[in-house]
Amino acid sequence: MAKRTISADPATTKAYEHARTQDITTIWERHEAMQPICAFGDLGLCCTICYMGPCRIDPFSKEDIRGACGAGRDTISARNYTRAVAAGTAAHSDHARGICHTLLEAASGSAPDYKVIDIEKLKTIGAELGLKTEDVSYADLALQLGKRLLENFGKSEGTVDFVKRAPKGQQDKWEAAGVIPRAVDREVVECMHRTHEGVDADPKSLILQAIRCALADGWGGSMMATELQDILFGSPKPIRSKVNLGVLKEGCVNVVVHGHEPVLSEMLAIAAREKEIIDYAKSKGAEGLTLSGICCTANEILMRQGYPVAGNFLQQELAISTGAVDAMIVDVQCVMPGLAQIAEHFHTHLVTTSDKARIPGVNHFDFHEEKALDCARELLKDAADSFAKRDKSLVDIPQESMDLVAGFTAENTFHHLGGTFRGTYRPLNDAIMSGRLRGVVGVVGCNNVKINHDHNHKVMVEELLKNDVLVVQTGCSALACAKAGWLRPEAASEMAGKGLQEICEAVGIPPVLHMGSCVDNSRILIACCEMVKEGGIGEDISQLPVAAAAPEAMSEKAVAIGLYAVGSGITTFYTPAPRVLGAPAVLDYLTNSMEQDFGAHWVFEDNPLTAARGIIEHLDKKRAALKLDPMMYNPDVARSA
Ligand code: MSK
Repeated sequence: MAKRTISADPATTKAYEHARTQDITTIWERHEAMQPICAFGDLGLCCTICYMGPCRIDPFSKEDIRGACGAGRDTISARNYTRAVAAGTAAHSDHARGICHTLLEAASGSAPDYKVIDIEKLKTIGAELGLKTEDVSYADLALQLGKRLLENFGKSEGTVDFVKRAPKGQQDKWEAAGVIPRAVDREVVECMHRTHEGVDADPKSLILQAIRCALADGWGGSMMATELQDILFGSPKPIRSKVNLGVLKEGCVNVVVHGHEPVLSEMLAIAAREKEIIDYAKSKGAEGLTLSGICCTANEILMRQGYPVAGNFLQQELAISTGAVDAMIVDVQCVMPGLAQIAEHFHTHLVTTSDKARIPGVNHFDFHEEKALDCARELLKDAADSFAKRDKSLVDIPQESMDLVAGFTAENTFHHLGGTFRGTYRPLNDAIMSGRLRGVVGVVGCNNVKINHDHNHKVMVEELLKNDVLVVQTGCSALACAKAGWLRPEAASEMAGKGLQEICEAVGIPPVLHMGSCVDNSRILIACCEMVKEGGIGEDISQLPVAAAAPEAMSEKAVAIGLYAVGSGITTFYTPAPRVLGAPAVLDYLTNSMEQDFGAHWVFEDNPLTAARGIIEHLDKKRAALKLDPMMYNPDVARSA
């Protein structure tokens, strides 16, 4: 049988082939068994909202076909899209709510293992929100802040606090369109209400509510999660580490964390360095204990603690199929239920830890924040016990691992560009104005089984780097480029255009800056605000030579992120398109007319090279509008993926 091309990453290909030789079924086989996928659903034309249907609209029909209630294709698609945005917003925001509670517990002393680490950030945000910062203890200030931010979920008056961080031009556009988010939960609830049978049938009105909800994610839930995690666990600083399946060690107890929330994983990160735990692992015959991660829980402990990353979304099952994972400890989001079937082939102790996310047949661990470190120690000891049951004949770890530097934030990244003593975005703006940098692009998001794993991320980012575009990344996209070696400072001289190379070499940074997990896309919004504030390259975000891309998007969270990026004035290149292709009016608004209201639009382009060239063209148009010098296009790109 011909071998399948499933990944642009050699380690993933090897691990997949090893899984197949053991007759292990993974996401690729399950996805194939689903073919042909339902075209009505894929185009957004299947309505399951009431119980008279499901109704579906023939996309090829010239007639104005309606569902039983009279909803047409645009109404059905806009409702489905709005619900996807609500779900994505809910996921990020519920994460933020959890961190608010952890901060309150830490401040009140009921969760003594958590401390306020970044006191400066606590004070800065306290002052920004008008809290009492003088003559109060840090604990009191943290209590005030936790309570204030919790109000952002359900307050009945006012707006989400952090929307005031946006440049005035952006806020004016939101005001004119009537989309300033009021409270996070309110926007999610209103999306669900409006999309209920017999409520809002106007596609534009639905999409505007989806935008208001997405802005509540980007400038609300996600931004709160990032800020509070920095306060509780420390703001990241540039840090070296490694990535890919080769970080698993044959002789060690291998513990892999997976999901999104750092509340437990930060404790695992502390416990994994304790002598008691290492000695316990050794008492079971191991050389030591290795903690690594998958997806964004991995990104969290990478950014702050420098722990290695085993892989991104499509590598989660393959990590277990190496036979060397003794425990996989999962929390919320992006955790495939299929892990349970893979773990059955091995000794791997798969364990769920969030009350919100259980998997049938999988052990659930009751994690309590009041005794968080003890919980972490217990989980690591369980993993060491599991190591003793490992079948060594089943172990096959791909040897590939790559060095990386992560830990960039909106605050520290451009301090680097300004030198040690100048915390300013001036050098970045100057570099753009002088033409050493063409612009800045956030390439973020998931893997998707419909797309050759990591391929689109690599093709797109390589083209951008060659053309003097500084790339900032989060999520699984950052991990794709990390595996390719582009998060090493040396990558600048190996592949970046001359201007970008000079800048990176002068300050010793990689040409691709890893800014964290999915909620940390809010760091990119803040960086854009700082660029506007610094002056010279636009009065609001929509005038900056910036863009965003999610070239292998998968989750509803990605749909929400894409929409808050566009709603915030950042034109976004997104693949595969969300389920709006069967709805001409919705598609036209998102990819065209949205520009008039928000200064940005979506681009749905499946070919990553074409998309990258579209991004470059977009940056060049923004530069021309700012009367900046045109830059040469460098088509001489050696394909690596
Ligand atoms: S983990 S949401 S697959 S980026 Fe944040 Fe990766 Fe997408 Fe999950």
